[in-house]
Amino acid sequence: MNIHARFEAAFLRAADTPALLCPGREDWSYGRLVEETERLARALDERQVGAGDRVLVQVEKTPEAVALYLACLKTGAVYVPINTAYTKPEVEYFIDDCEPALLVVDSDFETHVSVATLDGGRGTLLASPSRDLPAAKSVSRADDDLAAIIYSSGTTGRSKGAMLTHANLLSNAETLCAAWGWRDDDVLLHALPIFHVHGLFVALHCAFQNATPVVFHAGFDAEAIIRDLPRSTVVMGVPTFYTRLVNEPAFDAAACAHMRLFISGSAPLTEQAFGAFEERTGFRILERYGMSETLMNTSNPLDGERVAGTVGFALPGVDVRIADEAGSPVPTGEVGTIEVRGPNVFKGYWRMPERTAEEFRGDGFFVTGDLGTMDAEGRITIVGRDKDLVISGGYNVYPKEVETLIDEIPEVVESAVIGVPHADFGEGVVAVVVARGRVDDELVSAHLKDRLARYKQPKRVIRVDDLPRNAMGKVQKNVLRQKYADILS
Ligand code: MCA
Repeated sequence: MNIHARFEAAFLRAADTPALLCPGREDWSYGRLVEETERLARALDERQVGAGDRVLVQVEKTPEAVALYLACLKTGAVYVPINTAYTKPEVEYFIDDCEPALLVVDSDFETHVSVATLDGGRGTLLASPSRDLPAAKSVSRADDDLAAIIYSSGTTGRSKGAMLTHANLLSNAETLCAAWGWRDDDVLLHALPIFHVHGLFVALHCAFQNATPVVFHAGFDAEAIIRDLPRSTVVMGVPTFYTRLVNEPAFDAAACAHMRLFISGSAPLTEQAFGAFEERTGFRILERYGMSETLMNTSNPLDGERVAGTVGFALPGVDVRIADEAGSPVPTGEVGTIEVRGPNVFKGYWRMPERTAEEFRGDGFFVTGDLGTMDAEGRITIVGRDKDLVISGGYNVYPKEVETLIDEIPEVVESAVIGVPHADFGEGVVAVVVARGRVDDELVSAHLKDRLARYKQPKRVIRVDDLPRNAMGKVQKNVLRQKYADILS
């Protein structure tokens, strides 16, 4: 069982159907996507990259990048995509951790592992073999063989690689297509990055299962979205997409006349944003809930009441319970930790068996760390994420990673990084710093520039004499969050 074989069968039946419609570039049909995937699969073979080998990928969003993902699946290699915003030291961490057989990047990168690019120039993967050999079969894979590793940052500041299997990806793709009523005439408008679960697995797999067209935008641009709505039926996005669209005067019910569904995830969609969107367009956004470790867990219904501020019901085949600290279900309506079990749940953290063991119960439930409630009907509401976590524009930022780097600045005595409300990103990162000399936004920004992805960097640095602490000496971040709640608005 290789999920690629499933996709490829659908692609070959729809060889003339548009696959990736790219504004400003040549469109690719599904037939073309199969050919380019084949070409890249051969290039991987030539470099002796095969089943189980990791391919670490940091490239811009292009059709070629999609073909590379498919080629990795096809050859049984493990696809490890990372954010294009990561700096060199961040990428080096991933190289050391996953020990890739190949690193694919957009420009030169000095390192001890093999490096290739995708741009079609000399020595690149795309400059590789000719196209007229007979196509190879997808390498056969067992259900629990790895298809991908998706890194997510952690409380300790060290990223953990979530190991996702072919069976995880396939089961979630099938479940989502059914839950969202994917149709043969659906056209997905895709503006998410493709290095995360949302843009790569949730969005693309719904289209790939059915070989339906994807309008493929390199990034989010509200005007470009509005231009392409008349040829699309489904948008998947983070809440920032929807608040930005509502800010556009040209975005209204008429602009959405051809649309069927707007889906939101990766960050909480506020009731206010849900309401503003409905008022403007008549559409009730369908909010769903997932994580890198579990793919999608719950969804508001396609038919039936979509309730603002809730993430809907457990998806078919997925068990969700709200549990106390011992893993026992709490009474209906009470707050507890959301725990998940099902074919969507990952195999564990890459090379972190102890960490993996800590986060699973004996009966196979994964402890998400998110707090929620479930009502009598089974509808789930998230009432609190991991205390420390900042979710900015759909990206997770763990303060510890940012604090550790800020604390390296000689003048800094200590720092506390928090998330505060941000009109565009939902939350924005702010650093509160105790220093013995001059420390300001410029100094912090200069220190972090080449060390930390831009979206993780503080939007503001606040200098204080002391950090508030409780009787145990722990920094009271809630006090800081309250005090600086308006600083980014
Ligand atoms: C860009 N910037 C950000 C962010 N994005 N800062 C904080 N948070 C962000 N998310 C910075 C830029 O570096 C730039 O900095 C400044 O903000 C303005 O950039 P702008 O051009 O306006 O931003 P953009 O390119 O339009 O990007 C915003 C975005 C993007 C479209 C919301 O962040 C995005 O695509 N987010 C989606 C993330 C996502 O896919 N998450 C899914 C993972 P300066 O000007 O200072 O240089 S979670 C997931 O997969 C789970 C499983 C799930 O359930 O879905």
